[in-house]
Amino acid sequence: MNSMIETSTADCHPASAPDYMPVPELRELQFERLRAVVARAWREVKHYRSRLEERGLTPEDLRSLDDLAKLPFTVKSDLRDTYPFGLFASPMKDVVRLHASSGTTGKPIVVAYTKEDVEVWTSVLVRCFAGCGLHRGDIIQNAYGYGLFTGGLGAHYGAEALGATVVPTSGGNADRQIMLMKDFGVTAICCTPTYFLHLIDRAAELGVDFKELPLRAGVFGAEPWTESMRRHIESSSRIEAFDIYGLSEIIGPGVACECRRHQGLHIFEDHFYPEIVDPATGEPLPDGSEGELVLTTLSKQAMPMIRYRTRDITVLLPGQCECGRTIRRMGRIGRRSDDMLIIRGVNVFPSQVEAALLEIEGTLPNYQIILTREQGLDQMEVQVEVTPHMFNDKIGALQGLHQRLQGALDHVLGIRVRVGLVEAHSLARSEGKAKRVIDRRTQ
Ligand code: DLL
Repeated sequence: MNSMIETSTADCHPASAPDYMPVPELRELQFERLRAVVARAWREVKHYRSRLEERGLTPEDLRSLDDLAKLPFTVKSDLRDTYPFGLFASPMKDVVRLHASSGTTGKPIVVAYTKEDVEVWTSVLVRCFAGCGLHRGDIIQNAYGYGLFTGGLGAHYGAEALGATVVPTSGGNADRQIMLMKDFGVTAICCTPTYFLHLIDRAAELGVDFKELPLRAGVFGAEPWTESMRRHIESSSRIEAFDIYGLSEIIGPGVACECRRHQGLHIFEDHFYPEIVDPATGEPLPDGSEGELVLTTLSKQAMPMIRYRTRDITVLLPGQCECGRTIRRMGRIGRRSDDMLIIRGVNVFPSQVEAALLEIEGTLPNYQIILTREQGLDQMEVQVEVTPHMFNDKIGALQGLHQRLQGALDHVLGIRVRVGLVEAHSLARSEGKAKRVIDRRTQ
């Protein structure tokens, strides 16, 4: 780690005040906000109202934070079933921004923000960056993708509000990223951890030594990564690497972030109320038990989420952090309880691949998804079996099929994948459930 990092008051920022709120006061605030958000959801969103009514509940039944466990869960398919705007609690004239993320089939899930929601989002990102020891005067290169993905714009507004200088490079073009990092004297970078690994490799090829640059921090998230990746990143670039977590359904990046103690990610629980449940039964589990993270937004206007099942497996860490923050921490997300894959930071479901193949082929062919990592970058190949007569057929037919599959997959997934046509019966059959995904990425 860079010895130049200030360790004293560097992470104090006025926006961080709620991080240090006395716990009883925090619980009171959470309860007050919970009642308001549930009342809003009940009033404005048919879906929530009928879910509560089915259980004979009204917002008045919430008499303490523990009563939250009585409320029904919200799941990703609720967003799909109400696509595109069915869960909005604000009229469109109050919605200032839409983002989208992969759904389980062809359609994305859509999320909405009012002006106030964007302000909350910005404030939690300021708290993230401040906790990472960043401040005014830092030059932050933001290599999260700008666009429908929440990473780019979310981090952008937070970094600007912090008072830092933002270099909005968005993703891609490693050589240019490295050049700008060097020429602009960038002090911090935001991107997926695997993209930073790719930048490390590419910089070495270009003869650029990250250890000699002013770069001193990286704020990495949007996909799972490990302590060994952190060690590798820190030793090969001499930066301090921070884990940032979030998901579109809740707000985007900025639900939780590490502080400089690196003892778990602080959840900004004055806005996002965390629970851990048993992924199989949905029963709430006590702090310290591993299970699925369930989040309730406490202040979202445009699209409140009540007990959203994130499918991310983690633990709420007992005890307080040495940094003095009173807000709870969660462990790293190591895995998910569903089959979602994250490829170069983009969420991909095997069911999306199936939807694309079905669209082109009419029936679902035997297929396999193969994931590899080349020069630090995730690659996804979809191997599809074709009928024997196609292989004997004119080459043109195969080329046409290849093109159509490529087009459909690119369209549905939103990322470039490789398509491989293979002979019928050449893919390994498994005895039980078909093994559709072979993940050869090393962690
Ligand atoms: O990935 C938001 C984000 C952008 C987070 C930039 C951090 C930085 P989605 O595209 O909706 O949103 O994907 C959310 O990504 O449910 C996790 O499975 C995974 N994920 C996000 N951050 C982490 C992390 C953004 N730090 C899904 N560690 C989540 C592990 C993460 N997994």
